[in-house]
Amino acid sequence: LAQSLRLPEPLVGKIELAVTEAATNLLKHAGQGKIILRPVGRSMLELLAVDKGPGMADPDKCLRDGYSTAGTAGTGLGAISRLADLFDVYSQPGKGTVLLAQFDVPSKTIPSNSLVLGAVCVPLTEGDACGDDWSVIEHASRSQLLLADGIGHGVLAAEAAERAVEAFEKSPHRSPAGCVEAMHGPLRGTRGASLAVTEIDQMNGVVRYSGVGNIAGCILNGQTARSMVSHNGTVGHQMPRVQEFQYPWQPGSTLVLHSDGLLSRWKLDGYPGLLARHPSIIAAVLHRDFQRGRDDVTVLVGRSANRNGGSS
Ligand SMILES: [Mn+2]
Repeated sequence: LAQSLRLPEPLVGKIELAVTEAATNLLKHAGQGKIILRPVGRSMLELLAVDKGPGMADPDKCLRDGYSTAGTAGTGLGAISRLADLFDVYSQPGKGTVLLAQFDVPSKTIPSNSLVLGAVCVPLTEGDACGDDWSVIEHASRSQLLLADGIGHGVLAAEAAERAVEAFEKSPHRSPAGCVEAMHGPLRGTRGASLAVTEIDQMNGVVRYSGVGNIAGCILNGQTARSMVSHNGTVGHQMPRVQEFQYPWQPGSTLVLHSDGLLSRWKLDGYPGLLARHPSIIAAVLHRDFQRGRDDVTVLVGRSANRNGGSS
């Protein structure tokens, strides 16, 4: 994946080392787990290592070289954190560990008003086409996010979701409702999709949301969670009246969007401190603990850049 992104050779080497360390850690400490890799833009690669193993009581202690519970050299976590440009870890005894490492081509600057996004988008069966897809378009002070879930799963679902992403990326200046309306035509002749377009307008402190079908969205503010409203229907087939709703957005708000491969009744109550971690860690924990296990799953988590959790 790193090579296909044409990342420079030294960075590919770092990624190789980090993935090997992360996989070794999974086997050694948890016995099993998942490595999830994705490109972030064109110059960054993200590594998530997710397990349901014994977890760590004190991740900071495990980060210091020389500390290890498995009687090994104990360089794993410390080495990964030094190789990575951004590193974060969330661990709970008895529940498991999620480790995040991002590898970035130097000199890439991130606009200060942009959104920090976490994403897990994986097919039901590893190696199959994923019937979910998503995309983000950054405007000056607004970020627009599409999440599309092609009906069913497999290749035909993936085709519908891909078509939605194409249409979305061709109409970047529309409102969320305008985007959803514009996708109905292109999706005719496919299986159709559930989809939602979310616009985070950080300058005006609002989120605009328009959804059709089973995409769930909510905005978390500390202890409160506000669900966003989607209408029933299938874009490309049965299109209801498309509506757009507005919700307040604060600098510390967190957006969570997911396809119906994730149970709708998740809660972060049992995860102290998780909301302050990097959005990718939150997405990975939700995916690990609340996936239904019978559909493709996408979880997107967004937060304003100036409130980015985790250390780099
Ligand atoms: Mn689905």
